[in-house]
Amino acid sequence: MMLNRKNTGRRAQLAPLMAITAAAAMALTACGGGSGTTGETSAAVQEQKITFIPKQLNNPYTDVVLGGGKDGSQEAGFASSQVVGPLEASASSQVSFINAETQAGTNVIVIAANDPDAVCTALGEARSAGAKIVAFDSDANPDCRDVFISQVVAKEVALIQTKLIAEQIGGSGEIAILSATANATNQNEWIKFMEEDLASNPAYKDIKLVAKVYGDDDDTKSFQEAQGLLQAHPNLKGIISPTTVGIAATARYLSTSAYKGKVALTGLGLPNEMRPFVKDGTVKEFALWDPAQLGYVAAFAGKALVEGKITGAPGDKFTAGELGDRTVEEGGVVIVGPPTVFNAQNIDQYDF
Ligand code: RAM
Repeated sequence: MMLNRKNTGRRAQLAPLMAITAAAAMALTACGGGSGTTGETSAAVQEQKITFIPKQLNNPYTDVVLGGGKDGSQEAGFASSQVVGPLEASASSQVSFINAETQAGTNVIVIAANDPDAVCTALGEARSAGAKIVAFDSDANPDCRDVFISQVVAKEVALIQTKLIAEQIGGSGEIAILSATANATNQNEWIKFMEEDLASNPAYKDIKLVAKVYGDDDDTKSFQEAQGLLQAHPNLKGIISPTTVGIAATARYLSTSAYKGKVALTGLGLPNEMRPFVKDGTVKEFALWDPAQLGYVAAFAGKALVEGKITGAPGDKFTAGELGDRTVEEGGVVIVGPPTVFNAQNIDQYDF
């Protein structure tokens, strides 16, 4: 099985890409005719170019996703794979990168949309020029893409976070959400399900959501927003941060403040970033999936699209390399896998 345990072969392959994505808005030729391990490569895909456009470069979560994307592209047999993207996750920051891919005749564009609509016109032009569009991580407007690779069932990951915060604050008190950017499709969908759960689940009747703030997946801004939340809400008992950048920055703030161990923090984080805060008692439990699997499955969806094996219609099936078969669900959505909850007992088993 691939990925998330320590010392896997795939894990070791992540390092080179991670180093490169730290550089500004650049392109990288990543694979050049990978040999493939699945035995499924076809002549068609071997002539195709795939490009990944994440929400932003220099995000440790993105680096892991792209590592899986690189591996998947090689195993799927793409002629070349590259990564381009903005340094900040603002709404329109991806448009110029999409346009450049259209000009270059890229066959598959894999994109995590910073804003579902801001990228639409550019993606439409890319499609008119013949490209297949795979949204992943954060969906584009469904009219503008062929499939959306979702890391998890959105409602499931939202409900895990409300459950974790409820347990950690003892079932009552004020909580806040510290999100990424205000337009991100994935964040807003999770927040919507969390709000519905808080409002409708009788077990949460004594929990009050008092604020939603946005750190824009910028470490400094997220740190300041965490600080601001605690100043503005002196009775705050817990924070949910459903973003890897937000939860790490909030944990860093809490860990050296008087709130450490008193104000609970949960959400979605990378085990490698959160490990010190779990060990020092700042954070009890948080969740995530294996981000590399997201990029990996997206690459194989791209292969199935260019080979004409799927169109993105519900019921379409394709094989995602060593992760096995996936089926396209209603709305053109493909689910990668279930989330995992991390705590002091299991965190050392993970290396991402
Ligand atoms: C951040 C981004 C990303 C999200 C993860 C959990 O890195 O907001 O889109 O899926 O957190």
